[in-house]
Amino acid sequence: MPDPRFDWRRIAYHVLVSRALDDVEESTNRNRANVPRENLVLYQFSARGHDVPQIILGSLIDHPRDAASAYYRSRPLLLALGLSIEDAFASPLGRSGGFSDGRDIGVVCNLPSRDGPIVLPMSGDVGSQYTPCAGWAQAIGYHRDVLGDEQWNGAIAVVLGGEGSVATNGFWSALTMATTLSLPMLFYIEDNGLGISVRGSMQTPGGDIAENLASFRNLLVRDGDGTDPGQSASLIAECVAHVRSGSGPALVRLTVPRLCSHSGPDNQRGYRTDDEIASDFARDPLPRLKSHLVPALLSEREWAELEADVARDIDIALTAARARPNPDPSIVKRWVYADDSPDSPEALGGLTRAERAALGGTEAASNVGEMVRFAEAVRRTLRHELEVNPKCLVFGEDVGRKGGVHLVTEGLQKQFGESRVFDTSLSEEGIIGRAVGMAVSGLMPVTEIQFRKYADPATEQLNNCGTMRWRTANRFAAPIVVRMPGGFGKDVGDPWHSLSDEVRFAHAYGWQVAIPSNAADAVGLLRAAMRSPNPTVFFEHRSLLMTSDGSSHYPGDEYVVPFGKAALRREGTGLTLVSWGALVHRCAEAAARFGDRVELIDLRTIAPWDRECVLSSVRKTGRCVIVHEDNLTAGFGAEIAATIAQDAFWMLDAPVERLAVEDVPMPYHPVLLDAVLPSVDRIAGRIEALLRA
Ligand SMILES: Cc1ncc(C[n+]2csc(CCOP(=O)(O)OP(=O)(O)O)c2C)c(N)n1
Repeated sequence: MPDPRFDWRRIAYHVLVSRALDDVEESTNRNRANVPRENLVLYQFSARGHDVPQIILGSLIDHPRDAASAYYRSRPLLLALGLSIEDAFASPLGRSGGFSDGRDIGVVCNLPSRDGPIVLPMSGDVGSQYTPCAGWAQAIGYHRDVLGDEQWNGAIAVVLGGEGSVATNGFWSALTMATTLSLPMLFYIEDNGLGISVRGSMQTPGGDIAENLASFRNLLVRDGDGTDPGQSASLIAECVAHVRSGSGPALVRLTVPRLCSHSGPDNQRGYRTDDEIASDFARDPLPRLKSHLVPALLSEREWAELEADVARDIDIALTAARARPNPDPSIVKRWVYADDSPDSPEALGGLTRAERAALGGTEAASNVGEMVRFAEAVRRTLRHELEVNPKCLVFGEDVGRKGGVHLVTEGLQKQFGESRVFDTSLSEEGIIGRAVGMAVSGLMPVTEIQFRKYADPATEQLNNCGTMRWRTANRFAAPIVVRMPGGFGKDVGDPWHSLSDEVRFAHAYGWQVAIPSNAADAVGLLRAAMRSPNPTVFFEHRSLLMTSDGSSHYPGDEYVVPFGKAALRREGTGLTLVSWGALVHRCAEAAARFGDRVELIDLRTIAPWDRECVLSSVRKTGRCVIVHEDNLTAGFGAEIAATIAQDAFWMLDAPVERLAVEDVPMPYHPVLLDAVLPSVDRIAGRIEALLRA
């Protein structure tokens, strides 16, 4: 007898819907001939064979604060969670509306909700779904225990992945988080034995991740046949109950057949024989579902009625989806960044507009504050924001007990406790992915990456964080702050701790990039970042953290510096010097040698950057030198020079010049370091030559 805890009729309905969608899409994908262009599915993926156990799982994700994190073969789960058939079909067609408004592949979905379970925005990168899910799982405890919000009691986070994904960094990073922190997280592994064409035994020895994880501490592991509805239901229910009860994470692996090619363009040639395909079709879970339910629960006639219902609903939805207009090209640039105007819709994620407004802030600095070092300024800002904003958390490697390797977070854990200021496992992908999941849940995570170079393992999560708002047409956003020390140190450099390639982040979509040159700007920009609807990379230059160069008057606990507003450090008439970060100080020293002839602009942020300030200065002086620490080739100076060439060309009296590190990694010995870094003398020499030109 089918397990009475499940609504089997509803499960069967969604399985039939999922199958019907796969059927229609397979016959209308661009690899098929004779399909009218307006009916084309441009990039098609089926879930046939994965559908039955996924929908069983979906029926148990029913707590209003549950979240699932999934991948391109997870649409059946979304149907179970409330995705409309019309949206499900309109999105592969690329039609307007739906979960991405034509911006993303149709099965790379998401499902927002303010009062029901959600599906976090999927990404195309296999394995990237894991760490944001762990972030949501950790956020459940934060909302419940720190913020005292009982609505989060009993919520869980569920991540879906194929057996190929168990070889990824994201899987292991999330598994470490879930098991060390005992998070309410379920790993649901659907093992179809193929990662496109690669066998499961290449992803984990022997091809069975459940067997290999059997002795993993603090993890309930279950393994079963995903084509058997009864067994699937009982294993999934056991795991969900375990996680929901607060007993820690669980992993369930279910074997399923992939009853389709990997995706539309794949013809399976070379890696799957006809016999293998036939034997997989013999394991189709749909007929097994039917015989599980008919006649035990439904009669043949009722099953036929169900099929008729599905056929009717599909017909109505497909007609409506096809009738939707194509997406509007005039809005394709919308939603890279937030539109913060009061009547613009708010995405799910980060503080609400009202919460941010309530925090306030002022652009007026209090100039009577005592002198503080850069590191102290950042610490005070974090401390104040932790005090006034209970949704703010600070974490990263060593930031808790030790107070960070740069001691910027010293004392914060003692003051605010381990839930709000904490050490993480050594996984930058884990730090950023976790922050993303937390942000989507409504928190304001401030992460520390120990040195810029060590953000490399988090590249995928950083990029996906930056594009989230755009990809989901403003349904979701993950405004997080990533503090990142880097740049040359005092008399020392090296390729690992001294990287200053900020242009990478200016080039990444959706990110704000701040590079303050002094303590007061650090306070203002960090606070602005922590009250912003956009994610921010916040560079802390190593040579400024504890030096007089980086020190300034403390500008007050409310001080905010808006992004995209440069500071005029020195006025002059004959040449504009543009810089940011630590080199601003070398530029200031060089400029001082020329009296009132040199104007010095400290950009403070490079995404966005203050074009107007630079252009109006250059229109006045007719000459410009840009000085930065990043590589000369394709450094941010190239962007500024191109802008000046385009918008102020006729006002120039000399070519725009750039002085930067000439395309070598930062060296270790001070003699080598001096040889590559723009020095005061070299900057002055360039100014002098240009003034003579
Ligand atoms: C990081 C990354 N590398 C490679 C790919 C290309 N790719 C797409 S699907 C896939 C196989 C995934 O297999 P599995 O996780 O088992 O899922 P399945 O497709 O079998 O459901 C690969 C290699 C990708 N999308 N992302």
